[in-house]
Amino acid sequence: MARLDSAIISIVEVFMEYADDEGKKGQLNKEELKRVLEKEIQNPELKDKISAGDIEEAMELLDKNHDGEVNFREFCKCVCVLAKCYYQSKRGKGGKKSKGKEDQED
Ligand SMILES: [Ca+2]
Ligand SMILES: [Ca+2]
Repeated sequence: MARLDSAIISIVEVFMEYADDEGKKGQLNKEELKRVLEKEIQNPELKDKISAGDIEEAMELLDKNHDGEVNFREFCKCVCVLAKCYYQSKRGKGGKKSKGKEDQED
């Protein structure tokens, strides 16, 4: 399978697997979100960004429409934020907090 194919399929499969586990289908409640973050994110830099350790904060961050659950759209946003984060750390930007340099874009 091509790499982007498998990345996209993974995102959808992970979401469906956890979101359909309990409560509403197609929505991640706090417990489900916690499990996703705990099990499906192992890279320390990414864990640092959205952590299951502070699930209240993670939920606050992701639940854009404030219905107490994370839907697929909100989940995609989360993946996108993490991807950007990883990209920036690869390019040597933003990975570590460097005060004052945050506004420098090229
Ligand atoms: Ca659910
Ligand atoms: Ca929501």
